[in-house]
Amino acid sequence: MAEVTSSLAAAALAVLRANDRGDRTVAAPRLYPHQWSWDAAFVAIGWGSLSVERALAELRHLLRGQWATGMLPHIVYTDEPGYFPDPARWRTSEAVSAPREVPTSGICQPAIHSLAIWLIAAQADANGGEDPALLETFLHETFDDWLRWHRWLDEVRSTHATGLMEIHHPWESGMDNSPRWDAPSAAVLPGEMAPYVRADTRHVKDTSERPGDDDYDRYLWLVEQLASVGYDDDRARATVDFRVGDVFSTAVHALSAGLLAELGDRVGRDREAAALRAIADRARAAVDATIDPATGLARDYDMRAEAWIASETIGGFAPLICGAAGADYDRLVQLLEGAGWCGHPALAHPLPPTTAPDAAEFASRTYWRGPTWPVVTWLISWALQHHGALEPARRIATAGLHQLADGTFAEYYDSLTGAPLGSHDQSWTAAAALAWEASERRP
Ligand code: 9WN
Repeated sequence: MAEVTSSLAAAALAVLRANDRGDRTVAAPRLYPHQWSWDAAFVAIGWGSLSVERALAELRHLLRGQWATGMLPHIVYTDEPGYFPDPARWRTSEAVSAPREVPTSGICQPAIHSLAIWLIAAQADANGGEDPALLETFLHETFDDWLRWHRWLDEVRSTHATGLMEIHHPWESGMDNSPRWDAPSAAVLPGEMAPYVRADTRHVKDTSERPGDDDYDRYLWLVEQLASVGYDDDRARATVDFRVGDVFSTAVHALSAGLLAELGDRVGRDREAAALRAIADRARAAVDATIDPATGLARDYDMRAEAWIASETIGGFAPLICGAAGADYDRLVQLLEGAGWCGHPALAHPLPPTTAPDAAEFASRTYWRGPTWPVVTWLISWALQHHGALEPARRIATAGLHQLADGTFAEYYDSLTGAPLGSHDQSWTAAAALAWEASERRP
């Protein structure tokens, strides 16, 4: 274990330890008592700053849920109660591609995992000792699994003419009730389905912080539609009411596929590394092509309506994640730091909220419709730094750490008042704090 130097890092580590179940970390103690896919990647980054071995265990556990298709499911269930929908509602045990040894959901989440491995590799190299060998073993044992994941995203989920990665459920974006999905969600018309009781509103008392009941009806209806075709992607495309090209997930896939190629170089997988670079290039080009010349923001695409989705949300900054041509990148950085976003005078902290404060849909307390999500802030600050925008990256990281100083490690924060919202002691928020603290320690 590396040494923990600040009180914030010590508090963040205490959150991860409390949520640790040995080989996996629950996303949050009460609200999310299972392992979520993109949470696990961020959590692995957090663990990585302390223990490379523990970080790799997190990712290995997630791989236990991988489907025969290559898909990494968005939830690998534990036997802890208290979350809905449960595996029975997903009916994934009936799906031919689902794993038999562990219950999972039937949809995916953004492919952030190879970024996690890449960062853990850098940490292993910096640590020396046994860590580089642990990392090499991990890569030899699991490289093909991560490759299959990106190949599935490329070959099965990126078949539309836009080249964008297609999602069949707002939960696949990880930004569940973002205004990005308002227009395509209006075409989701729930039919007959078994009754259900939400579990989330038992844990979060102020329901205005969560998606609405009408959102949940649509979420459950989409599960019903996907389950009815056994989560078969060809049949899902013909059946499901929600088919959207998700620009942010495409950018994450592009970034991660490129970083996995670098890891492939490291273990002599040259041919696969070249294939991953081609995947990353295709996804990055698809992201670039969504940029609205009028606003400079990237856009999602409604594949059922065959229409661009205009929204002023964090999704518009997708090219900052995967990189973009210099002029587009610079324009986006300026937008991000400008008065419409981080520089907006009403914000509690100069951090990007999930929806632009002046947008009609902005709601400062409501989940993905306006609050600040520290884990997304961390990803943006890391990507800015990675792509050379060092000063903006530093400013956002500093403000991001400042926001977390209240020690609640909330799931998200009211962007106007700074109040912590949703679940407290959220694992990926603690991981973001640890990742920022670790980068501050580096020379
Ligand atoms: C549905 C676990 C997950 C995150 C998502 C976030 C939220 C779940 C929910 O929690 O989604 O997947 O029940 O609301 O939107 O990004 O991975 O933290």
